[in-house]
Amino acid sequence: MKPVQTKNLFIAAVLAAAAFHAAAQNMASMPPHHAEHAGHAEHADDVFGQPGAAGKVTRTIKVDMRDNMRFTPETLKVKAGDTIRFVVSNSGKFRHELVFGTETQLKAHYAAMLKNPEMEHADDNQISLAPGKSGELIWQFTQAGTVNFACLQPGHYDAGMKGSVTVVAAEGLHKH
Ligand SMILES: [Cu+2]
Repeated sequence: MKPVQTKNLFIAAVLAAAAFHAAAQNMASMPPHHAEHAGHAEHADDVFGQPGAAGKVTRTIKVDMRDNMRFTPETLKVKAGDTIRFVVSNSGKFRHELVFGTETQLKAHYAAMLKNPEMEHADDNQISLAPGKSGELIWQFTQAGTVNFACLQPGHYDAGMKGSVTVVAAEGLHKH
């Protein structure tokens, strides 16, 4: 019996070593994996706001998009909590769009669109307009900070078709 027991112990030791090795490899691969997910778009939705309700609109802002790859205006200022009705027009001869997001999200989205220009992407945080068209996008800014917007049509973002909204803290609203 003794040789068998020794062999079993040896196998057990090999299995334990293999399990430890596998666990160590998993641990080693975890930090970068987690870091990648922490910055992923899905977890940052509330940073740049949320779709607004038509009944809660506090201001209307007109934004024009042109083939010079610029938004007019390209810098905006709102208060945290504001629900803005954006009346967006495309005065150019190309399709343009206005997409809200963090800079990280916009860059990732733009890279995805470059790889697949026909990609359908109709979301609440954007409006895409054919030449000569206009439309509305109601958006609520929930947190103080900077919210970015951009046109993600291929080439447009690179050409500088981007802008930003400075969202100031709403504290001033409570002082009368
Ligand atoms: Cu554009």
